[in-house]
Amino acid sequence: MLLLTVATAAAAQPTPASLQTSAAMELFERDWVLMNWALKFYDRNRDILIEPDEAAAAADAFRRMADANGDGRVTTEEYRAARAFILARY
Ligand SMILES: [Ca+2]
Ligand SMILES: [Ca+2]
Repeated sequence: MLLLTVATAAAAQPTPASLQTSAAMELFERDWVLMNWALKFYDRNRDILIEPDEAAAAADAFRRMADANGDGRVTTEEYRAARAFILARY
């Protein structure tokens, strides 16, 4: 699962901001559940688009939500659980 690898890599090690942002954009572009959630809570200018800065904030929030054991990484299992939680709740 490519997007998870990208998200995990971004969480695991410090990367340039631009790389983190593109990884964040990719996370939402590839998963409509996360995209809808991000649009609902992080589309600050209400243009129904997730721009890089909005994606970065949303990805940060998602990572904090998904990382159940607080080790700074989002595993496949944690990702699935967080996605299911978002799908059920929002
Ligand atoms: Ca926007
Ligand atoms: Ca974790």
